[in-house]
Order: sequence, then C-alpha cells, then structure tokens
Amino acid sequence: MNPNPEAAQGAADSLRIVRAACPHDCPDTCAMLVGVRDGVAVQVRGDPGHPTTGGSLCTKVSRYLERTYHPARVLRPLRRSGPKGSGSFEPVSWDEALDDIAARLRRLAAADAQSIVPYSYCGTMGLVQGESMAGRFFHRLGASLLDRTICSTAGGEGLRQVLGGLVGMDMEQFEHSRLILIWGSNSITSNLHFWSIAQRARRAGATLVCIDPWRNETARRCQMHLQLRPGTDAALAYALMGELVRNDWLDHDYIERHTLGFEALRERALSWSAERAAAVCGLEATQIRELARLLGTTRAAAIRLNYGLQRVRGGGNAVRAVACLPALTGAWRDPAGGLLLSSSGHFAVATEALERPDLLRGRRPRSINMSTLGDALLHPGGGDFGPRIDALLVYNSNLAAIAPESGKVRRGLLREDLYTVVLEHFRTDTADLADYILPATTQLEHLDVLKSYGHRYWVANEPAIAPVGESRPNTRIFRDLAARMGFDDPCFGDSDEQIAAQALADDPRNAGLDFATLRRQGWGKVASPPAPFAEGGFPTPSGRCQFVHPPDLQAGRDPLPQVILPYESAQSAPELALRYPLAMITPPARHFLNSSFVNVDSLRALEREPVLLLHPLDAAVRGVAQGDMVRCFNDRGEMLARCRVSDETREAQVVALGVWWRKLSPGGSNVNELTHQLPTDLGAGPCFHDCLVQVERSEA
Ligand SMILES: Nc1nc2c(c(=O)[nH]1)N[C@H]1C(S)=C(S)[C@@H](COP(=O)(O)OP(=O)(O)OC[C@H]3O[C@@H](n4cnc5c(=O)[nH]c(N)nc54)[C@H](O)[C@@H]3O)O[C@H]1N2
Ligand SMILES: Nc1nc2c(c(=O)[nH]1)N[C@H]1C(S)=C(S)[C@@H](COP(=O)(O)OP(=O)(O)OC[C@H]3O[C@@H](n4cnc5c(=O)[nH]c(N)nc54)[C@H](O)[C@@H]3O)O[C@H]1N2
Ligand SMILES: [Mo]
Repeated sequence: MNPNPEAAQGAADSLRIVRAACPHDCPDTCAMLVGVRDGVAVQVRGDPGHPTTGGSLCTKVSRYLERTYHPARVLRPLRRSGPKGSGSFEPVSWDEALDDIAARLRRLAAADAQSIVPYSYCGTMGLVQGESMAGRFFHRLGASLLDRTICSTAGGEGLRQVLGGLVGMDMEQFEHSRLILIWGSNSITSNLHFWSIAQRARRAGATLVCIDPWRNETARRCQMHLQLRPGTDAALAYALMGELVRNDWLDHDYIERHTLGFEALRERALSWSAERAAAVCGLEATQIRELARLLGTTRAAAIRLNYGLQRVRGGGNAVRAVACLPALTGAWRDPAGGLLLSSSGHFAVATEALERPDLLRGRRPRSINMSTLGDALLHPGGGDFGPRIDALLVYNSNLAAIAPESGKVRRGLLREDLYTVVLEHFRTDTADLADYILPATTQLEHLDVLKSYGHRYWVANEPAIAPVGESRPNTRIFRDLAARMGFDDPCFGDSDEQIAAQALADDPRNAGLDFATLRRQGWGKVASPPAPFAEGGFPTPSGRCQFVHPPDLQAGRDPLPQVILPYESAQSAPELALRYPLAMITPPARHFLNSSFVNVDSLRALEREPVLLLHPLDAAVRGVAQGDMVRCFNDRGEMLARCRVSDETREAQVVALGVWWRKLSPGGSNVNELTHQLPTDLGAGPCFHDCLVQVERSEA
C-alpha cells in the first residue's frame, strides 16, 4: 500500500495532501487526494495507488472544488419567513434554530413521535455522516422508521433469494474475463472505473455485450447490443437458460453439488424458446441464440449486472432469473466468471453499533416507504397508516426531485401544517419548501469512512478544510439536537472518530482492518476470496445457489423466478397505451449524480438542458424536429425537454435523462412528475423505467 502521502510531500512544500474518499452514491467509491494550501482546498485527484481508482476521477468529482466553494452554498441556518414555497428565508443563529426545532419535536413527540419522519438516502455514502448519529436520534425519539427503497431493494432482494446476499465477483477480476455482459447498466456513466477494467479485458480479447433498451454510450462501444424492451429481462434470461439446456452447455457437476431446484428451472426454461422471448423482448431470436452460445461456450464468462433493470414492476424477479445463469454454466469456478450486482455483502458493517436500534427500547414504530412519500405526505392519518405526518427531517436527499410522482411529493411538502427541516449544502428543490434549512458540511470538511458497492475496499476520509461558513456535519447537528431533547445516553457523546471506529465490525471479512489503519493507509481490502463460489458455499440457508426460493415453495407459491411485465407498457396495458403510447425510461445524465451537481455551472453546461430521445419514426408522426422543445406528459404530470431525434432509442420508447432540479428546468418540472408510485415485485422499490407517456411539440 501507499506510503503516507503527507510525509512524501515534504515539509518545505506548503501544499498539504489529505486522503479522502468520494462520498457519492456510485459503485466506484474512489480514493482521493486533496491538495490544501493555506486552509483552502486547491486540487482534488484520484489516488493513483488505489487499484480501482487508478488515479482518475470522473468529470463530476474532478469539479469538486467548484461544488464546495460554490457561491450558492448555504452558509448559515435559515428560517422560513414567507408562505411555504415562496422561497423567503431569513438567517438565524444555530442556537435559535436548534432550540426552536427541538421544542417543536418535543411537542409532537408528546402526542405521538411517529408523526415525525426522517427522510434520507445517499447524498453521502459515508457511514458516519449517513445513518449513525441520525439513526440514534430517531430511534431514541421513537420516530417513524424509513424504509430506504429508492434505489436497490428490488434487485437486492432478488439477489438475496438466489445467492444469499449482496455478494458476487470481485470487480478487479473482470480484467481477466473473456466475455462480459453489461446488463442494465450504463458503465461509462454510472460505473466508469469498471469500464476501464472492461476495456483492459477487451484489449486482451474479451467480447463485450450490452443488454439495454437504450443504445447508450456504453452499448455503442460493445461488440454486441441486445436492445430489448424495458422490463422484459426475465424473459430474455429464461430464453438464454432454455438454449443452455437444449444445447447442454451446462456444468452438471456444479449444478448437482451447488444448486437447488434445477429440475423445476430446467422445465420452465424449456418453455421459453428464443422465438417466444424475442417476441416479448422485441429482439431477434438469432441474437438470443448467439448470446446463449457465447455464454455457454466461453470460459470466464462474467455478468456485470446493475440496478437499471430492476426499476420496473418485475425487477426483483428479473434479477433472480439473471442470477441463475452463472451457476448453470459453472462460471463461478473461475475468479473471472460469475456475476456482480453489488459487493456490499463482502463488508462487515457494525450497523447496530452505528444506528443503535436498541434505543427504541421495545417500541415498534411504523415504517414509511420512501418511494411512496407523495402518498404518505398527503395521507390524512388514521387506520393502518397511523398518525398523519407532521414533521419531516431531511438529510442526504433531494426528495422533491428524486422521488416518483413528485407532483404529489411537492403538494405534500407545500402543506402549511407540515414542519420540514432540511440539512443541505444548497437551496435544492426540497430545501426551498422547508421551514428550516441547516447548512451541512461537504466531504472535504468532515470525517468519514466508506465501504463500496462496486469494489472491495474500505476507504477513509479525513477532513481537508474547515467547515465552509457556519456549516456543520450531520453528526454534530443530530448530536446537538439530541442534547436539547434531553437524550443523555452516552452514545450521543461519541465523536466522529469514535463513530468511524465503531463502523468496522470485528469480523473476519474485514481482514483485521480498523479505522486507525484505514486512516494511515487510506484504504484497505476486505478478505473475500477472488472466486467466492468456486466450491459453492453460497450464503443462502441451503448453502446452494437457489433457483427456487424455498419459502415460496412452502407457502404454495411459484418458487421459480417469474416473468412479470411492466405496469405500463403497450403489451401489458394496451388501453393506457392508446393514450400514452411511448414507454419512458429515465436513466442518469452522465454529468449529474442523481440530482447532485445539477447546480454546478460547468457540469450543467455540459448537459445543457433536459434532453428527451425520440425515435425518428415517432418524431416524424408528431411533426417533431431535432432540437424542438417538446412536452412529455401523462395523467400524472408533464415536463419540457429538448428533443434529440435519434435511433439510439427504440421505436415507441423515449429516454428522458435525469435527474434535473425542477427549478433549473424549463417549465419547473422534471421526469419524476411523470413516474408512478407503484412498487416493484420484490423490495417495494420504485419503477422509474416503467412509465407510459405521450410527447408533442411544445410552443413554449
Ligand atoms: N454519472 C452518474 N453516475 C451514477 C449515477 C448518476 O446519477 N449519474 N447514479 C448512481 C446510482 S444512485 C446508482 S444506483 C447507480 C445506478 O447505475 P446503474 O445500475 O448502471 O443504473 P442506471 O444508470 O440507472 O441505468 C443503467 C441502464 O439501465 C437501462 N435500463 C432501463 N430500464 C431497463 C430494463 O428494463 N432492462 C435493462 N436491461 N436495462 C434497462 C438504462 O437505459 C440505462 O442505460 O449509478 C450510480 N452512478
Ligand atoms: N426518474 C428517476 N429518478 C431517480 C433515479 C432515476 O434513475 N430516475 N435514480 C434513483 C436513485 S438510484 C437514487 S439512489 C435516488 C437518489 O436520490 P438522493 O439520495 O436524494 O440523491 P441526490 O439527488 O443526489 O440528493 C442528495 C442530496 O444530499 C445532499 N448531501 C450530500 N452530502 C451531504 C451531507 O453530508 N449532509 C447533508 N445534510 N446533505 C448532503 C446533496 O447536496 C444532495 O442535494 O434517486 C432516484 N431517483
Ligand atoms: Mo441509486
């Protein structure tokens, strides 16, 4: 590992180098080096010593200083001084703000603490500034719990049913793969450092295949692209399995020793001919056969599955179906074969020590699903729902922009009787609707420790500069609120250093790493073997790769992965499709991260405006030309976007790149005005890529 870069720098040089970790919600979790001169951060770069970062950062994070020193940073606590949504705020002191907020929370808690709801996601992936002190605070308070479903629960649950956890290949091993399927993922945008590895594999002769409804920048650079209809991945996976069976491209020994339910899976797979799946997926049967041949006859065949394919009604089952493939061919035997969706399960995080659910002391508050917050905020209370939501405490999330059916979310946030506190760096769409905005520190200003869901390294983050303005770390804000609420449990006195130390569980997976070591070295790798399932040993109850899910079997339900078509598609909702004939998917724009960075001018300049991709045939019948402003709408809402007429999308399918800040978009809306709140099959997640719309030229 690296020598200490600070020491290497030498005392004569006034540039101090501080080790940091990119905090963003991305599989890459890069190790960074921040250059500081006279207390000011002057450079941010990737740590060349860290194997997956390899010295490079994405365009977004290489502009991190522009974000940190942005003139629009919230520098002082702000209190609303006009009607909700008017945008009028006045600065107040921290004491005034915290006293006032604590008094209100005490009043609400005296009636029913469940009327108070936390709302947070992964604005930072840091375990310290994420759910540590905040978790303790809400548990001690007895507030509603939050079911954090907004991103990955469908696929996570699907993977858990088959493999037993969020486990899989080591991302670094893809370098040695001979075949790489990039499935439901735009690597160049969402997982750039994986793409560098895939490129090395390709130069060594590997074949790259992309499976995606959109011919995105990654698909354009792969040798093969299967451009299927959104939400049809399970049908494709079954047809691939059918071909593997028919051609006997199976590893019978592996199946026999390490899998569960092969006979049932085999029979179901044989009912999916390539032709049958081709009709559902909108593909050619020959493409499916060719891909099956590659999968069945290439050693070191690897699947980089990502979360794009599970943001549809049948997303959980789609992940289940795909996750069966490597066990059929025995691909897991090779370190460079198998599948990777998430590496989270290879880390041992001491979640209970961080969040202290024991502070609930036997109380069992209800759980609010963050993906249906619009409905929750508009619920009058009563019945199974429980008390009306009276207070919302938001940190690490811009929910007004990112949650589905955001028209309802916004209406909820506009309720005069809702008390909203937002911890933020900026006046986001959400902060604008708050009663209090509390200025939070960024990653350069606070301490943290991170795991990754792409690679297998813990990464430490040292504060490089003093907090900008009067901003404070999330931990300190919740610590100070706890004191005002009279919470005197010793854990509320823990420093950020202590919390970071608690985050790493004493578990063989962590390879003896502790926070002190990570601080010194910057990063450290967990202990999982490169080919975790070469000899089976899946972390399922049966120890096998589970083609069938035993609890379903016991309950008399279909135990196999199922093919579940979208809520909204021409095939599954023909009536609705008469009015709204276009299937919309809403993947990220390359220079934004969810809604983060949209307000960074140099990055917004690269994206220019919200963009909607429309197929030339669909454009022609609507009289829409390249560069026209279009209105995209359905019964839930509408948005404006600049039209790119392009055959990168399918016929009857539009791609709306997200997630723009509403207030920085023409018409003050964004894609989530159109998306719905119906849940995925597993995990009750959102269906961002399962949405029918219509498009017309806008006169605006
Ligand atoms: N630049 C950038 N990087 C990011 C993010 C970002 O917003 N911007 N977001 C981060 C976050 S929070 C996450 S969770 C990850 C997500 O990263 P990924 O898991 O890679 O997911 P997405 O980028 O949302 O979508 C990936 C692809 O899925 C495709 N897709 C949509 N529907 C379907 C379908 O039904 N089937 C298949 N096969 N493909 C489909 C989309 O067209 C898109 O190309 O990326 C992270 N990285
Ligand atoms: N239509 C559509 N919608 C989507 C998606 C999509 O693909 N399409 N992607 C979905 C996915 S995968 C996800 S994960 C969610 C993400 O949704 P969010 O987790 O809400 O992500 P962001 O929009 O990046 O907002 C994070 C906010 O946290 C703030 N923040 C960052 N660090 C800190 C900190 O240390 N303290 C505090 N207090 N605040 C901080 C940032 O300034 C930012 O405003 O969005 C989902 N929404
Ligand atoms: Mo995400």
